[in-house]
Amino acid sequence: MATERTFSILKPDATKRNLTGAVNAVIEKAGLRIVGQRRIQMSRAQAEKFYEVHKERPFFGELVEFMISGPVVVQVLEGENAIARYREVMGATNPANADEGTIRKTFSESVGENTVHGSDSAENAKIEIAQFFQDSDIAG
Ligand code: YYY
Ligand code: MG
Repeated sequence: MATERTFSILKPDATKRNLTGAVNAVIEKAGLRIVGQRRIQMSRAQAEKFYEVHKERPFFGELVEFMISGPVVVQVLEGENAIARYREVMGATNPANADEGTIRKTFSESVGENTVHGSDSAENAKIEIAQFFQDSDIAG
């Protein structure tokens, strides 16, 4: 097992409902450390770039609108196998399919507004962290 870093976003449905602390409690209870964190309003260009991989999908337009509909909290999480571990803690993309105790099962109301993002690979974690953080804004 290796200590890894992953990139997380607490999405606008989390900030709107004042749930950022509750979600962070689940993250920390799972043994992941929040080693970088910033609350921002994403620009349309940032959201489009971030989700570029999905640009041909039918939900892309709605996804971008949602991601810029309010503030988000961008985070760097650190821990043993942090990338896969955070995906487990998040739960399935569609909260209806998410396991009990996961963030999405507990907090999310729909697949479109599913509360959290987490990187899906080591390569993407590195790219996504670099999109939102400078090294000097991360302290492990
Ligand atoms: O990585 P994850 O967030 O679990 O799912 P992705 O397949 O990467 O999709 C990104 C994002 O797009 C998802 O969190 C919600 C949205 N989305 C959607 O609105 N409808 C779908 N059928 C699939 C994904
Ligand atoms: Mg994804």
